[in-house]
Amino acid sequence: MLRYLTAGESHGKALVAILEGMPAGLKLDVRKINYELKRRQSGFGRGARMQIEKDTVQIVSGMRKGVSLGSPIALLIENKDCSIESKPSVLSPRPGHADLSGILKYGFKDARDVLERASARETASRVAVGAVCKLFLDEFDIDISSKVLMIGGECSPQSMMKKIMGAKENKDTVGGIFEVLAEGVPAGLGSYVQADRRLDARLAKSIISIPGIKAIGFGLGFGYAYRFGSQSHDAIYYAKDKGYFRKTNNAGGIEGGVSNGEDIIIHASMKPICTLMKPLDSVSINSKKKSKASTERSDICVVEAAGVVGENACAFVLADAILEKFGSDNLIDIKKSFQQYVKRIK
Ligand code: EPS
Repeated sequence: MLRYLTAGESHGKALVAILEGMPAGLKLDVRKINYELKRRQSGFGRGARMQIEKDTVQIVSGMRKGVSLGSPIALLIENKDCSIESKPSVLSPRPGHADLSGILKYGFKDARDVLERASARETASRVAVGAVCKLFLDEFDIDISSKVLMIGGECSPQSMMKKIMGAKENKDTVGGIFEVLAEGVPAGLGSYVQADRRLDARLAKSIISIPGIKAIGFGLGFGYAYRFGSQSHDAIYYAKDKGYFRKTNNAGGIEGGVSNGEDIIIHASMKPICTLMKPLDSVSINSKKKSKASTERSDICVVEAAGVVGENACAFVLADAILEKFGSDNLIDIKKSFQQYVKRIK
């Protein structure tokens, strides 16, 4: 079983993650991990924090001479802005953020104590974990990418950018939809029933836990609800050179909780960032009187960055599913078992 845990506050010393269950023998290319971290920091509509940080990973355990040992891999990303002790209090919770729920849950007097951990800055550590998983998936020619499909109702690149610029001018923020695409995934990953075994359930859990994601769909997703069965399901064909295949992929590569050999296609809807420079109504934590929600430096739109996080969240689940099916200790053994299986199902 592959698992990970992250720790770190947005303006604390560092973000850390421990990834356990990666097999021995994987070349851990730090440049490729840093490339993923850089991609997460980019995208149109990001805020000033991204000018300050230059996220790079330190691999502090689980590796010798650039190759994984099979022991836990500890990853560390230092924060350049580590001003947590001097940051101002946040006394009027922001609607949409974890501020109020966190204050009530933990008995805090300052939403700063909530947002430092609730911040999407944590996704940098998740991307570092996912980037290691991507290195593993590379060994099996599985490739994961993402793209922005829609921003605030607009779908063309120009109109999406215009929407973000408009939001900025109006001191507002804007959400959207991104797609994650996984190519080269063999049929047979996952299982039919249990929530912790179905591949779609595991992917959904991994992606819905990215801050700001409010809905997720596979393939046609919500679109299935408008169709007849005859218009929905992907007819099955066979060719000697490529084995079973489909001419459509409405299922998004998963049928009955199991990958079917087609590309895995995931769509996720992200809400607009909750820190609004023209703030909504809120209540002062101290006086309980009406006030405007607190404001601080933030982003206008992070849908593109969330897509990168989504890719890496997907990479973790697919790496876990490969390890579960083909063995878990030694990369060469796992690859042999994988190749034998791919030959059998053709
Ligand atoms: C983020 C860092 C944060 C925010 C953003 C994501 O930096 P700061 O709060 O110092 O400006 O830009 O956090 C949020 C959107 C949030 O809701 O907390 C990052 O590294 O991605």
